[in-house]
Amino acid sequence: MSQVLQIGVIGTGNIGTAHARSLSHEVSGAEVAWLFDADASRAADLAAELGAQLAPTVEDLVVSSDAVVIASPDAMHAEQALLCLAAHRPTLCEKPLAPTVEEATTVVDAEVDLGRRLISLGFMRRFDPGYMALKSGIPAVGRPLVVHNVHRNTAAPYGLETALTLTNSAIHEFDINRWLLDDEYTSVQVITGEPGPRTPDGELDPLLVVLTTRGGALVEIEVFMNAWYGYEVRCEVVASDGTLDMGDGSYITRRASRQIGHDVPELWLGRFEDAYRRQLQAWVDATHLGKTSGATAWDGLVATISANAAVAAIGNGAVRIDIPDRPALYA
Ligand code: ISE
Repeated sequence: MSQVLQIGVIGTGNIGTAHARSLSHEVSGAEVAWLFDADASRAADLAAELGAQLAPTVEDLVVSSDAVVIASPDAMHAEQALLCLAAHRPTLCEKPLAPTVEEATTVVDAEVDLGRRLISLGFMRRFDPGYMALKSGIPAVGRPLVVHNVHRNTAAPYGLETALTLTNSAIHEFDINRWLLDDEYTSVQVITGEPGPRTPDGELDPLLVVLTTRGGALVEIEVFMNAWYGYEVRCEVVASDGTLDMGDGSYITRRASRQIGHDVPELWLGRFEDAYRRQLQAWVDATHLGKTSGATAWDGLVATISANAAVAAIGNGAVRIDIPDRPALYA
């Protein structure tokens, strides 16, 4: 492996472009060598900007690169992660590992067969200073009883499809709450209300998700994909001896012109910029040491199992979440 990792980035949409630019300008120990996108002219523009080369196919990109970032549409993640595993390439795969449990399972099975962890999952909130402070602060407030989460998008990034609200967006909460609590879910309910004014006919938005955990905590998530006023993510832990409130965690308050306030970002790239950069640096550093960083393929599978249980719970009361035994590779 080169001193400076030669990275291949699959997918040059919003997040792939952000990762490629961050790797080029903000992260040490790596450079973007190869790019691939189904839209070749979009990839060519970014390649010219960053001095990278265009790979003719995903397969070419994988074998030519020291390590790979998967930032393609969700439905392609599993197939491309399998290619990376077959070529033994360290990989940072954007969330979700896959939209379906079946596909996510094939990746975990392939990694277990390989006997070596190569996939890091892009649950970047684990690198967000706000969430990190919440996690490290929990012991001081006792046993967590309830976690309240708010996840609002200005407008649904994929139009609006209710299942994607859970498998693409709330998947962050399915991951971050089990990480915060160091616990596993046992059941999920999804409560629907009046659609918002910008909710397309036949879709459900906002949703309230309520999870129970093995340790007895309750996790509540409001997901509102067309909140319109801006992008906002909040989290509060209610514990036996106190509470911890991350608030939005990303702004300073401005007092001016007889007003107190702050700007609200339009997109998650604004809110989680720092987390994305820290995630990439941690992944590059770990790759140099032959390790993974942050969430694993196993964490990706558990989040996808939880999100799909939530999809099944819509209109059906509480649904059990059955997490299989964790393979020794992920101990
Ligand atoms: C997007 O992919 C993200 O990762 C954002 O954090 C989330 O808020 C958004 O809904 C997703 O589509």
